[in-house]
Amino acid sequence: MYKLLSHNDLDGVGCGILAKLAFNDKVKIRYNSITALDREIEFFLENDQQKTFLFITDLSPNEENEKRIHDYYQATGNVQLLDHHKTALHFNQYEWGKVLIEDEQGFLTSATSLYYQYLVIHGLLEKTEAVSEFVELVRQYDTWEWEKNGNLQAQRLNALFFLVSIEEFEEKMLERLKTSDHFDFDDFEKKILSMEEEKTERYIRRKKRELIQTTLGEYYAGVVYAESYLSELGNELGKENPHLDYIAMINMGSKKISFRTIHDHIDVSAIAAKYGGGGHQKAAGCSLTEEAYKQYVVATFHIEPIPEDARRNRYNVKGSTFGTFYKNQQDEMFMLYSNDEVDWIIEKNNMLLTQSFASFNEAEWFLKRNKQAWLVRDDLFVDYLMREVNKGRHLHKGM
Ligand SMILES: [Mn+2]
Repeated sequence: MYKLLSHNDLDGVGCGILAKLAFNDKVKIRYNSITALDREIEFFLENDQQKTFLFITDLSPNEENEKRIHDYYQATGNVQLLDHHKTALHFNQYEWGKVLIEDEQGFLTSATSLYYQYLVIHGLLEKTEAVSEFVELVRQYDTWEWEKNGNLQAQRLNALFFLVSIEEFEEKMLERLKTSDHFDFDDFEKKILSMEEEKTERYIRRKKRELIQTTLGEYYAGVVYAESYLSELGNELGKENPHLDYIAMINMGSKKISFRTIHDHIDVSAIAAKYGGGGHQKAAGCSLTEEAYKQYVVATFHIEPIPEDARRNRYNVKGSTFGTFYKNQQDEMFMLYSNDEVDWIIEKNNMLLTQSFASFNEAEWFLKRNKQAWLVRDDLFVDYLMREVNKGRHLHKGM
């Protein structure tokens, strides 16, 4: 017999689907949240027979269970842990642990891709086109490579995963992988997936208006309350607000925080680890501990959301050397411009700030971090210019 303890996301369930393909009814599977894994391990070690081979995928046990599993391995040899999370790298010290973030060709791995490789190498599963395609979609989604590649199939697979129950998803995928030459969605799925895409877009648009900005330690963070479409939402908010180091998405119901960053120099797994969580450099999570609650909820509760930059401007547009006009909640006005396209400067209420910047983006980054200003609509921009022109006239009259 086999037992698989895996994560309850697409990548974790991808492992379960491979296990069912390989072992049919000879495998018992439990999908867990990050925090529920340790209970399951304890239950397994207390109740299962020593003949059962234990797989743990996409998740890692705590220190106590790490020792217990090692004892179980020494007694039976029946354990394999496969993971691709940075916070699990120390499991590589065990014969039963394999944690790999990037493969030999430089591709980011996922638990499903590692498990597929394991099963095929050990002669437990036969490689087919359809299964390889499925595994690749899961990998691209989990590593977010799909976005770079414009691989919408991968995103759709994850959307479908959230539209149906885990059991139904497993059943549908197993059927398809056993009978089809290639992996694809059926017509009904395509229809509901396109409806789901519209719904996701609306949700993200709403959440953009609820994002607040705060500083926590050395970082500028965006904080939002959300419980759905977290990967897409975190990515959108990050791209829209490149001046923020990372985005924290708080789910009050499940008492969890998800962290995302679009930046290479920020490691959100280290931020999550401060609160006992973990994950990847660009995507991580933790429980909403008392400490995290104080910092992310209590300390930010009074802060107003960041107003969004005006979107449909024709005149007040970013990067214009003539000038781009910003405003903040304290009604301070900022004009960002460049005389020579080399040095970018900022006027605050018509007074030049001492800093100068090497590019428009740097200047805007400064403005958004330190002054929390947003791009104003064309009509305000035109009003402002008119006032400036009138001031000029008055000046001439006085002379
Ligand atoms: Mn994963």
